[in-house]
Amino acid sequence: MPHASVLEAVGLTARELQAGALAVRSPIDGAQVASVRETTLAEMPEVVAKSQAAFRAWRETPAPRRGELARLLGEELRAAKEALGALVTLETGKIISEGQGEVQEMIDICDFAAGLSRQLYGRTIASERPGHRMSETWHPMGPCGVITAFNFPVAVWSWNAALALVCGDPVIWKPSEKTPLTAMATMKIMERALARFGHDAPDGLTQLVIGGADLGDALASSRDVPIISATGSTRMGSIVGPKVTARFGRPILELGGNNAMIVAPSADLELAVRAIVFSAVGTSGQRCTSLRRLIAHRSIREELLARLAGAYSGLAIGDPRDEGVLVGPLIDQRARDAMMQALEKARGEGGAVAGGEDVSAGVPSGGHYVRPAIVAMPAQTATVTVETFAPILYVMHYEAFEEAIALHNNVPQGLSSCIFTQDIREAECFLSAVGSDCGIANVNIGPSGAEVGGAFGGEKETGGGRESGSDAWKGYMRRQTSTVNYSAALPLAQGVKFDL
Ligand code: UN1
Repeated sequence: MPHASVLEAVGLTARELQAGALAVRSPIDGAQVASVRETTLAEMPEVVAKSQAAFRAWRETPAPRRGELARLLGEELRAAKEALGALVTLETGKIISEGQGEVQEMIDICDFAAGLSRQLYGRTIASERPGHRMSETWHPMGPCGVITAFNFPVAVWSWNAALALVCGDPVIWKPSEKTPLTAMATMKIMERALARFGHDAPDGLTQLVIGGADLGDALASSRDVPIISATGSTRMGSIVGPKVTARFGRPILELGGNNAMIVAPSADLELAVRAIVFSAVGTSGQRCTSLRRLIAHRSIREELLARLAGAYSGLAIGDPRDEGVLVGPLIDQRARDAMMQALEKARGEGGAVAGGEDVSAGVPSGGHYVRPAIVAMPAQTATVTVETFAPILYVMHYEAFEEAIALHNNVPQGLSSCIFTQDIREAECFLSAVGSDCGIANVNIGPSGAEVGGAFGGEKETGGGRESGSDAWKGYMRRQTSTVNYSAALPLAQGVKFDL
């Protein structure tokens, strides 16, 4: 579909597409498809005030009623799945199926949040004092700033927004400057859900601000935005996180990953190869969960490398809108240059690089298409410990299992991880306290493509935040511990005597 038809299908008007100075290009062919208006810093106080006003009303709306909004958003997303998915492809360059999958992920979290709205459970706690009752209640917290990256331009917003809204928190969204159009289209879908929801949805419940780091900074610094959920590079998180904590706000950080797979001697290599290819070259290596390090047992390393070479040689690289294509373009020239620099450094550290060239034949001109690279490394060198957002797979080897775990954990990041093995001891050890140190650890599944039901996020430089499923919702609420005395006496805890 031509770009203009994709933009039309999501209802973006010519006026909206030409309202300002922020140029939006499609990585597919480098074509400028819009020039949108940026939010100014001067407008930010009003945005935040509006969000605060919305909070005062929304926190009083019963949670199951708030859940109805998540349900309606899910319905509107179902109707818009194809159109929004196509726009994700246009704006990020991911293949059609992955663009559609991203919207499905939004639908899934809406379903999850709708159910959650009746399950914001607190506990009752046994009091040590007679005639006393203790309990815990979860209350809405306040506006939630959501800063998202280009690579999952809409799903990550939805993980945060669906939960925040159900938890009683308005949302202010700052998407990547590279992907404002998918955000604008998502807001239109949200507006349709809000229109169906009715009048108890306050104005300013979900807002969008478009622009650069200065807007993110304004959100991070504002005491009136208690929660900041930021997804992106570790560098970004190291700036945003301290700003939020300095004012005692709550950061939810989902930053860089350097995800690995251990392939043990007993592994089903056929399965492993499929998992490796999807997670290392899918989304052109631009997921925070992408596979970047392969730690293969010495006994199967050569065979695995041979099989991978075969799989990589058949990869269809090209226009992500074309059927059969698995590898689309990188997001921009900078991403392409960063990949080439990383490969150069890896060569300098003794790496043997296969692939990694620019691709110009059979691809649209104007985009940055590359052949995914496999780099056999003599060791886990400095370059391997850095997350390069590109399809580079570094391969290391090990002899003893403990060595594999040590290598695995010896990077600054801690997002996702996996092992391919049929040995239950290895599998369980990998998932144990002395195994993977990541937020996500899988067995016989690659590190990417998580479902929404689990908490998503990771440790160390990944930032420690959790979004999406499980009890990640607690990050969007404040906990209140209450003790009620229904006796006629006033006993003190810990047996303290304080008689007047
Ligand atoms: C991201 O790259 O920021 O687990 C999110 C996955 C996807 C989400 C990735 N569900 O790969």
